[in-house]
Amino acid sequence: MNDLGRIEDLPLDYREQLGALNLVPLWPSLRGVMPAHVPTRKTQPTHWSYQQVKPLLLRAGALTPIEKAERRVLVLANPGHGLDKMQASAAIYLGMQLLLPGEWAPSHRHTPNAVRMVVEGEGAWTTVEGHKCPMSRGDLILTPTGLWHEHGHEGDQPVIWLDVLDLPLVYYMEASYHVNGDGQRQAVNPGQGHRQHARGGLRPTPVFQAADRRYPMLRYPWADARASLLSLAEDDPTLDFVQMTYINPQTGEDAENILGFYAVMLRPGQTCRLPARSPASVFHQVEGRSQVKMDGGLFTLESADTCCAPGFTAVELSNLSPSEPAFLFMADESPLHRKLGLFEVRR
Ligand code: GTQ
Repeated sequence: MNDLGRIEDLPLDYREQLGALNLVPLWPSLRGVMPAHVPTRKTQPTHWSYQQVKPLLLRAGALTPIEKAERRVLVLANPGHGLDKMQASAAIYLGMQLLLPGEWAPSHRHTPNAVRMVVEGEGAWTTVEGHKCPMSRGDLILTPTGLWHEHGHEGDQPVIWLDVLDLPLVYYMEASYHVNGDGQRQAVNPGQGHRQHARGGLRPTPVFQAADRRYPMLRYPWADARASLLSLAEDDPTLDFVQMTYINPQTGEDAENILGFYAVMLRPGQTCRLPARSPASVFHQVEGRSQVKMDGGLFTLESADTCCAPGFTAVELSNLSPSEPAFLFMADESPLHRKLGLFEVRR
């Protein structure tokens, strides 16, 4: 590969003339934006310990009333992007949100897609377009782009959940904005998507109703995800990676458009090597303890810990228990990469 000319090689008056006309010579910067073979990634392997986050989040509960915060969140920011950018990766935003008993985070909608992975506490709910979703540990609740959502809490202990949004991408596209509701609680409709789509291979078939809703399932109970993983692992003892994708049961596509969501089970004592793939990914420990190893990072995930891996990076996952399965929730940028034709696996 030949070296390209540097900016310093150009006479100052020429550079000034270009700048004054909003012109830039490509060749000094070409390798920067298109490096050889492997992209430059700002995303650094980063680990967030729940034991360290939780007391600071609870302190935010004492410092800032919900009315002054709207959403009381500590953002899990990747230092490689700069903390102020509030990014875990190029497309992924992560935040730990706290709701105290009796609090209410009023209805709004926004262009970024979000999901909530419930970490701790009982009695909270998210209402999405009139569908009230109870929140229990490990439940995944979708608040896709443009849908009205509010959070409330009728329990007696703090509730904490992990927010995963595609905010960095939507912001980069200059398409991120929100709309506040009318300050009233949403009217709640009957019916729950996870009951309508309760068994794999069968979907409801409306005849007299209008077209299906774009998002027929908004809550994915952890009990169902866990049972599916156990059933898959038991049915195929040779399967080397026990993973389920959260899908839209009406279409079979990923549950949301931009980020992908997965439940993973590591068998007792199991180590899995995931190949380097183009999207960045996030790992959140739901049950058990795991070790996550990659170039530039070696993390022990205790229960409710979260870490991220840049794209184009192989990741090794190990269950640290020799006797119990470990369960993880994963998020990645795969749907985005696939839609853009950028998805790659490096072997
Ligand atoms: O709960 O609606 O972490 O709008 C960031 C933006 C949570 C939410 C976040 C949001 C929300």
